[in-house]
Amino acid sequence: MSRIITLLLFLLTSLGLRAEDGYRLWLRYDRLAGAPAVTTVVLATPGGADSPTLTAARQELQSGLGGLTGATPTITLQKTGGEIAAAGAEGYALRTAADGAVHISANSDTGVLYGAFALLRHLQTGRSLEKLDLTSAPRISRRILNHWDNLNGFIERGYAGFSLWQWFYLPGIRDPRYRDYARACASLGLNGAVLTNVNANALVLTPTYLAKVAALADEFRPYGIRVYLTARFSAPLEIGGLKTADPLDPAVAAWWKAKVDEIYRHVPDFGGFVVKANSEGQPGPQDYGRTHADGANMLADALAPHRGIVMWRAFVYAAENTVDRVKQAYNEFTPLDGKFRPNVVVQIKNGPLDFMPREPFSPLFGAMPKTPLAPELQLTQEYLGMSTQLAFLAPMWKEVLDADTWARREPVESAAGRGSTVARVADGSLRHQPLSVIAGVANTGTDRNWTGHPLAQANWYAFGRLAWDHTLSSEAIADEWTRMTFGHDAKLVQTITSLLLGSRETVVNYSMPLGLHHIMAEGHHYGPGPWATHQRADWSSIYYHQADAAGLGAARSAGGSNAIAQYAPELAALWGDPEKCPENLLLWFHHVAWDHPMKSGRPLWDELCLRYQQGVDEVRAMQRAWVSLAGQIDEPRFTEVQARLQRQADDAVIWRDACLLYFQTFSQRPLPAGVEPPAHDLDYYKAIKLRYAPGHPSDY
Ligand code: GCW
Repeated sequence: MSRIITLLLFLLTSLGLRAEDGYRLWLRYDRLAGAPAVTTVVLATPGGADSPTLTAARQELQSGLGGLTGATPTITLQKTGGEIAAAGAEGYALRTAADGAVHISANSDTGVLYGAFALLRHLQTGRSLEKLDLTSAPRISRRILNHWDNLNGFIERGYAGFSLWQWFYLPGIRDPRYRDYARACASLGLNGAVLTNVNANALVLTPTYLAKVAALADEFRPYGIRVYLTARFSAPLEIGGLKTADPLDPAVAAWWKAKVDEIYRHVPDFGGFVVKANSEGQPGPQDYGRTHADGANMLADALAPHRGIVMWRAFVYAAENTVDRVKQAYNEFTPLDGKFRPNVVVQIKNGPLDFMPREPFSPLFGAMPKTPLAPELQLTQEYLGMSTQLAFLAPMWKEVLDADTWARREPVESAAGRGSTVARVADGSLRHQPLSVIAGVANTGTDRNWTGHPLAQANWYAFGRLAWDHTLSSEAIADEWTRMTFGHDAKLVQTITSLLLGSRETVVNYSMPLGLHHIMAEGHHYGPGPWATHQRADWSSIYYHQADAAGLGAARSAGGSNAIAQYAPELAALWGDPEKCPENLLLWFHHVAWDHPMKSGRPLWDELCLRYQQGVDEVRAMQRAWVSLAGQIDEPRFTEVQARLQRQADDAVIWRDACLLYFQTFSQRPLPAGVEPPAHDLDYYKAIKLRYAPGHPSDY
C-alpha cells in the first residue's frame, strides 16, 4: 500500500503537482513557465526611506518574483519626483522603464506594498510586463474584515475552525500565522480587521486584553492593517464600575473618552468601534430611552480626537415589534439621517433581512443621503451551506453593489436617481462623502486552508478585490483567483471559473428559489426547515413564506406589509407589481397563487418544483465538471473538493425533497414531470436534527 502511495506521490511530483494543503492561498509563487524576467524593481515613495512596510514589500517581491521567475531581483528605494496623480493615499503606479526595470511608485509606503502585490498578481495571472503602465487606487477608504470571534476562540458562524487570534498566548507568543493573515489581506488591499464578535464582550477593553490587541496591531501594521474592536454598550457597567451606560450621562461619556484614550496609548492607529446595539439582546442606548444617534455620537466624540470612527450597525429588529421585520431597520434609522457625527458610518447588511441567498438590496441605501453608509457583506456562508457547500459570492455582492437605489441626487439631475447605485452610495462618490467603508464578515479560521472549503478562499479574495474596486466583474475576479490558486491550463481555468460563477445561483435554486427566504433549519441554519415555528414569530419560517392553500410568498406590496414603499417610486412600481417583478424576487414581495402563470408558461407550483430540481441537477453537473479535472489538480485539494461536492449534492436533494413535500401540503398538487420523487416522507425530513453543527453556540 505504502509503495503505491509513494509511487503516486512520485508521479504527481513529476507532473508538477506538488501536494498542496491550501495554506498559501492565492499567494503561491511556484515557478511559472514563460514568466518574464524581472531583474530590477524600483520602489519609490515621497520620503524614499526604508520602513517596516517597505521591508514587507521587498520580502514579498523577493520571494514572489524569485519563485515565479527563478531569479531574485535587485530592489532599490527611491524618492518620487512629486505626487503620483490618481494614486491617492493608498494607490500605486506600476510602470516598466526603458531599461526593463519595474517601477512601483506611490504616495505612501502602503501604496508601494499594494503595488508590489499588484505586480505579483500581474505575473501570477500570466500578464505581460511589456509597456506596463497602470495606476490604481481604492474607491473605498476603509476596507474591513469583521471577525465574529469570541475571546474563548469560538467563532460565531465560523465554519473553518477556531479563531486565528490566540488570546491566551498573546501578547508574548505570536503565531506566525498573524503575518500570513496580514499578507493575504494586504495582497487584496484590505486595510482593517475588527478582531471581535459584534455580540461583544467588554473584557477585550480591559488593560490585559488591550495589551494583546496591541500585539496583533503591531503584527498587522507593516501590512497597512489597522485593528478595530467591537464596543459592548454596557461596558461602563461591566468593567467600569458605573451604575449606568446612558450615553447622555456625562460620567458615561467621560468613561468612554478615558477608555478610548487608553486604547490609543496601546494602539496609536486604532481604527475605531463596530457596535451592535439593541439588536438580538445586545445592550444599547434604547435601554435608556435614547436613540441610536445618541449612542453612536457619544462614542464618536471620544474617538474623534484620534481620528477613529464608529461603525454603527443597522441590523435591528425586535421581537415585540409587529411590523414586518424587513421594514424595521429603515423605520428606526431614516429619522436619524443627518443626526450622526461626521465620523459615524451606519453599517447595513446587503439586504433588509439577513444575508439570505437572495434579497433585494436594503432600502436604507437609498434613504439616508446625509449619512455615510457601509455595506456589510457576509463571506462566511451562514445561509449558503457554510463551508461545506460551494457558493462563490462575488455575483451576489455585485448584484447588490450594482443595484440602482434610484436615490435622488442633489441637486436633482434630469434622469433623477439613475446611477445612484449602492456602490456609489458606499464609496461616497454619489454625495461626495469623504468617509467610506465596506465590511465583510470573515470566513477565516484555524483550518490549515483558512476557509474550510478550499474554494471558499475565493470569497475572501473576491471581497478584498471588490472592496478595492467594485467595478471589477465577477468573471475577472474568478479568473484571477483560479489562475493564482490552481494554474493556467485553459480547460482548468474555464472549468473552475464556471463552477464558481454558477454556484451561488445553484444554492438559491435548491434552497430558496424565486425569492423564498428564511426557510432554513432553526439555530445552525444549515439545511431546510420551512415548517419551523418559534415562539418569536420573526424567527419562524412560516412568517416568511406565508404558504397557504391559495399560494406562497410574503405579501409586501401595497396590499400587504407595504415594505415596497421603502424603495424609490420607480422600484416600487416595478417590484410592487407581480406581473413586472423579476421572478427571482417574486416570493420576496408577493403572495402568489399556486397556479400563477410564470414566464415559462408553467404555473408557480410547477416552476417552483422544477427550480428545486434544477438546483440538484446543477450540483451534479458541478461534480462532473470537477471530476473532469482529475490529474490536473493536486490530490489533497482535488479529493477535498470532490468530497464536499458529494455532500452538497446529498444536501441539495434533502432541501428539494423537504421543501417540496412541505409546500405540497398547501398546494395539493402533484410533482410535475422531470422532478425526482422524494425518497422519504415529510416526517422523515422534519425529524432530521443536525447536532453540534459548527459555528452555532448551542447544540442546535
Ligand atoms: O443572522 C444573525 C446571525 C447571528 C449574528 C447576527 C448579526 C453575530 O445568526 O449569529 O450575530 O445575525 O449579524 O448580528
